[in-house]
Amino acid sequence: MKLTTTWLATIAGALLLSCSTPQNEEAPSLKKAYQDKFLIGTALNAGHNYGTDTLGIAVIREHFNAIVAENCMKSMHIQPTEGVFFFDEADHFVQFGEENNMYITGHTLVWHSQAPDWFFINEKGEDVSREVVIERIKNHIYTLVGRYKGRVKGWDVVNEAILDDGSWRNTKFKEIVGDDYIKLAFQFAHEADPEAELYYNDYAMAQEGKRNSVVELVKQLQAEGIRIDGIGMQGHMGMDYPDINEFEKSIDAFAALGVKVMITEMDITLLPFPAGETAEVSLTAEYQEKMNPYAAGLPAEVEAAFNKRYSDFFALFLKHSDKISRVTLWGVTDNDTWRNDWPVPGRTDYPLLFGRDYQPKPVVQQLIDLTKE
Ligand code: 9MR
Repeated sequence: MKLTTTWLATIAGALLLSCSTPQNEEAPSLKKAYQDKFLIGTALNAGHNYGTDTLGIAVIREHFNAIVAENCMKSMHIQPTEGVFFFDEADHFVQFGEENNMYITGHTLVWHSQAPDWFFINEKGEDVSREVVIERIKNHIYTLVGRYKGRVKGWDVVNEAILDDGSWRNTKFKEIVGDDYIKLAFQFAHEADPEAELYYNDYAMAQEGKRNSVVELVKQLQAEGIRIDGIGMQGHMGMDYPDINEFEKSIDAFAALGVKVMITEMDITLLPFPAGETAEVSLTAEYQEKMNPYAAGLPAEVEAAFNKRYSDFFALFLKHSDKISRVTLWGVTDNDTWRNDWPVPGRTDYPLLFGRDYQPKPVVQQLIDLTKE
């Protein structure tokens, strides 16, 4: 047999693997290391759902036991026109989760950002009545939650309804329906699948104003007998935000409500960012080279700081593992991340735990080691 370059690479890879994983010892796996602490999740994109990203899928199977739909269940994807549903990708997503015995979260039922206009207007383009919008929300939720009843175990029912200062975001849902649109969304989701867990999910949850408002919102829902099981704290972080102590205060404040706390959508950007702590998708900025400092690779000292930042947060999550049910990364590899294109398009970011080569970064072993301390 002629030894081609591919063969040599395969042999070298196998040798490397057998050296890095001593016999009798299992390959390091995040989900195994954290199995007594909390679920370790990731967001699935179309390449995962349709099975084209085979290397990504292997990483997901090895390291994660919870999945969330990054985009395919958003209303503009699944019901872009009233009554016309595109379930194909979501069906694959749910099937993948079931086949691999993973905790499946649906994302998201009511979100101002990707809500198609038809929710709010008639054929003349005029705003419809409160009753009509409520009926449309109800149909959307009943259809989606009903289809995956008993299979999707938890839903991000309402996403990003509160601003950082604690005021309620003035969305079309709020404008036309009124403040009880949140309550109605939770009620409809519960009616559609009484067994499903229901969550409120938002970013910048370490901000005091937002923390207090979310606490008020959840108390109000609880007082009215509306089911809410958990609060998702999106973890879109940078090297200098959020303040880890403020983040901890929010974990405590949310857990004190008697609901589960989940760290959802975690990624830590290493790129300069003008706007501070936000994940507001409508923000944009123009590409400039100075805004893309690591296009050719990451300096060792930056990677060391990144490792420490991830470790600090995971140490915090471990400290509160009695309150935290799941920690979910917003994607698998640095190839996949939305951060490469937001708020500046075409940059090279490194916010996730697996590199562009699909290999675990050194930080993965550090996070695994934390569970042994
Ligand atoms: O990562 C998602 C990206 O691919 C989409 O283009 C974008 C708009 O739908 O949404 C991103 O995910 C967002 C999530 O759904 C809600 N919180 C903020 C996330 C990052 O923008």
